[in-house]
Formats: sequence, C-alpha cells, structure tokens
Amino acid sequence: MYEIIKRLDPQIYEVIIGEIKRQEETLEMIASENYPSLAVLLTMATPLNNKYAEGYPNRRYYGGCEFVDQAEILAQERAKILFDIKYVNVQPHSGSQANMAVYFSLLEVGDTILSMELSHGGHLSHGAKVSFSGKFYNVIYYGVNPNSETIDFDLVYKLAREYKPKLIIAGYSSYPRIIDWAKFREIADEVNAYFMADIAHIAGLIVGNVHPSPKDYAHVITTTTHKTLRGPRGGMILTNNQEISQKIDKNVFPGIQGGPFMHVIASKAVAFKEAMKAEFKEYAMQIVKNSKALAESLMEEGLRLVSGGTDNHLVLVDLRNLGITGKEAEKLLEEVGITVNKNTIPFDPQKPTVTSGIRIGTPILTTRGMKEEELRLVGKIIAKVIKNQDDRTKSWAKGLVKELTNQFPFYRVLL
Ligand code: DSN
Repeated sequence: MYEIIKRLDPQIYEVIIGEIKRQEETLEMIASENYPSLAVLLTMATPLNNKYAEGYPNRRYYGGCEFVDQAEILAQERAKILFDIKYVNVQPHSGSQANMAVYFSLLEVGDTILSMELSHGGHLSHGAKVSFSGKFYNVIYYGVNPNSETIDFDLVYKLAREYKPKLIIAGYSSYPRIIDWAKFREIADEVNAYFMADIAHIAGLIVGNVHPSPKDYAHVITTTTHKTLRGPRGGMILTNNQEISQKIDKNVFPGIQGGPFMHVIASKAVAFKEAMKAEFKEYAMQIVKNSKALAESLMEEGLRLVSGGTDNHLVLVDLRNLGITGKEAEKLLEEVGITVNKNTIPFDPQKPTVTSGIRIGTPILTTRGMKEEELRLVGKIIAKVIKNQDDRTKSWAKGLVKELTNQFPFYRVLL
C-alpha cells in the first residue's frame, strides 16, 4: 500500500507502518479519537490537497474551483441534513479554529465569557489562560457540584447574573453526562447573552440520537469532525441564525484562515454520508452501551467514577482511593497495550501534568466491532492492572489485549 513512500523516504515509511501497527495492536481508548473508514482516509490522500480555493463555493478568489466547489457544497448540504440546521461552515481546520471564529463574530476583545473550568471538563479554547481565548477575553468559570459532580446550574445562574457575560459556553472534553441545553439557553436569555454549544466530543452521539441536540437552543454550535463523528481531522460551525452565519463566514475566511483544506472538506463530505446511514445510528448507540458496560465493570472492581457513571462515550476514573496518579496509571496501561489519558478530575489536588484521574473512551473499540461483553472484559483488565501493578497481572493483561485486537482487526489491510 505504501511502497511509493517506502522508496522515497524509508524513515517516514517506518513511522507510518509503526503507527498503523500500534493502532492495530493496542486498545486505543482516548475519548477524543476514532478510526475513520478507508474511504474517509483515502479522500484526504488525493490531489484535492493541491487546490487553493480561498472564498466559498461559486465565489472564490481562484480559478479552477469547479470540482472542489462540488465537494464543499456536498459537505455543506450533508451537514445541514445530518444536524437539521440551516447554515453551516465546513472550513475550520480544527475545533479551536471554529471556536475562534465564533468569538470573533460575537464578541469584542475584553468581553466576558462564562464557561466550564478546564479541570471540571472544559476545553482549552473555552478560555484557559494559556490559550488565545483566555488572553483575549475576560473568562469566568462555572464547574460541577462537589456532591453530584454534575453541572452546578445554581452556580451558572449566580455567575451569569453577577458577571453578565456576553457569551455562555457548554460542551466539554471530559464530562460523562448528558448536557441540558435548554437550561443554558434559559440562563443566556435571562442575562441577554449568546449561547454556544461545543459538541466536538458528542457530535456522533447527537447524530445517532443518543444525546439531545442543542440545535433549538444554541445561537451557534461548533464541533470537530473526527471524534465520535468519525470523519477527518477538522472543525465545523452550525447555526440557524442567518446574521450570525454571515459573520461567521467572514471570520473563518478571511478573518482567521486562508485557503481551505479541500481534501479534508471532501473527506468531511464522505464522513457525513457515512453518518447518514442507519448503521451509524447503531454505532452511536453501541458507543453508549459500551461505555455503560465499561463503567459497570470498573465499578464492580472497586474503581470510583466521577458522577458515578456515564451517559455518553467516556468515563472519568477518580484514582485517589487507589494511591496512584493519573500519570502513573496512564503509563501502566500503556505497558499492557491500552492507551488512555491522564485527566484532571473536578477539584483535583494534583497538577494537570500529574492528575488524579484517567479518561477512558469507547468510540474506537466500538468502531472495531466490540460490544458490551468485550468492554466488560476491558474494564476488568484496566482495573486489575491499576490495582495489582505486578508482572503477572501485566502479562495476563497483554495476552488478553492481543486476543482482543486479533479478534477485531481494523487497519490490518493497510499493512
Ligand atoms: N484534545 C481533545 C481531547 O482530547 O478532548 C480536545 O481538543
């Protein structure tokens, strides 16, 4: 498959093969990752990559756009059907770019944003001090209630009334529960704020009707296309408001980006076509069933889950009662072929580079075809490795990981 690359650049060839093997031979459980189909991947490796097409379909700044125009129109039309929405911009290169374009469209520098604290599940681009969003705007944080570990809506109300934000953001990176979009809109309306839903993590679940859509509540929705939605790396912005959509188009291009990645936009179109199929709904449902099976199995083994379980594609494990940090647990699991990420838990006493938690997601194992039975087993393996940490458990775990990955191949055809 990759002979041409091998002849020209054996070093990069080895990197590609090494990474394909790694993805094939390990259980990848990073909640924000997925394995797209070969059709989605191959569309990116085409000469569509070569085309400059600054502007929008039928109003570009370059000639020769007749085919890439068709690709972008197909991506737009499919996204509108998929999310039942009126206006879409498929050009953002990433979720952070999508969020930046929205802020530039709705806010002035220095305006106030109310968003979820990073350590409670929020995202860097929602106002973290180290990100552009925290540098350009005045950001106030809400978080989860210390008892329920679910969104503290009393706090959201209180902060909204006190600080009168111009924008309220919901939608998270490590929050395992359903988000009540209507409540956020009610609060936004009361203080005359815009409400943005960032559905990057849960877009595929929304398409599969296993998480409610924010389409009737959010003034604007941002997403990535590569997480549960299982498309290429990229971002997208959706809205039902024509005026907002016009501002967003101007702020994506020429505001913050130059030429759109036409190979990626075509690949987004392919992914959206796949997501329209009945099988994708089955897939999204299975992601959640698998998370619940994983959660049950971890809890049976005595692990504590933040908020006591999950409604979506991920679980967040609080490791404090086991005397191990997130950093240590991530490393232990990597040794046996299970990839997760260390993750802060709400009110975490540890630094973000150490953390007291790990985040574990089911989108990829579900893509590989695993079901509840396998996820229960994976939960048991994870728990035993973290609790025992000895060579015997590690070698037992490695054997089972090998069996599972052999039983559910995915990219083997590329090797
Ligand atoms: N880095 C992604 C995640 O892991 O959730 C979000 O951008």
